[in-house]
Amino acid sequence: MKKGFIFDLDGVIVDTAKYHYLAWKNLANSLGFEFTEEQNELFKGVSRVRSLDILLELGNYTAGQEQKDGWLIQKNEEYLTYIEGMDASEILSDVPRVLDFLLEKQQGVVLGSASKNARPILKRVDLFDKFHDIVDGNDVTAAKPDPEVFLIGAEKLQIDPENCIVFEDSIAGVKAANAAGMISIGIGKKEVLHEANYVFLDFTEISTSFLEQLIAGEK
Ligand code: B16
Ligand code: MG
Repeated sequence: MKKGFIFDLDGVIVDTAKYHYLAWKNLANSLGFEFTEEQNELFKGVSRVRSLDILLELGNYTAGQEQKDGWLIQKNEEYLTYIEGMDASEILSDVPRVLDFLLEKQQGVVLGSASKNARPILKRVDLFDKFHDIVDGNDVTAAKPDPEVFLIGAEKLQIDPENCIVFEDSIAGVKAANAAGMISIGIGKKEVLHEANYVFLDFTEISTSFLEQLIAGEK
């Protein structure tokens, strides 16, 4: 039996949220307001453009499009300097074990991320070749919670959405997976990701037998 396994990137494969946070915080500080780690939770799974709008709302700051475009470039350039320092040690626990198991079982494996930097990040941590295909922020017109990113992933694998399983750390991403008619697996806290079909703190909690049951359609 062949299933499609769709992995989100930030917060599922690597913890890049801390780098997004630093870059947004520095921008907020340069505009004269604070940006906390708690507020950063609102940014998970959200596109870069929408994130800037939320940041400016939080700081009660209004700006024109030209100014915003400049800040988007500035934020991303800073974020990319953090990414350049990444290596395989930043892959979250047991992600390679799960990827290797699924590939060994000849399952479909794709990335479904809102990030436009997904490809360079996967290359930096040496996981690029583990994916049959990549769907990222460059390929979609509608952001999560819209299911587009995951539906394109299913299409690339030529597997029906109901036979796809999504690993997600964000509320918007879990909603997107559910809207796509896929099985949603939340990676993080149950209180936050309660809309997911299953929730695990991280991949160390995901057993081989659970993966086998997913593949067999028993879950
Ligand atoms: P970029 P994911 C998302 O990635 C992040 O969670 C979110 O915080 C970020 O704003 C978004 O990517 C866009 O990222 O600025 O690199 O295009 O979790 O969907 O993999
Ligand atoms: Mg994420």
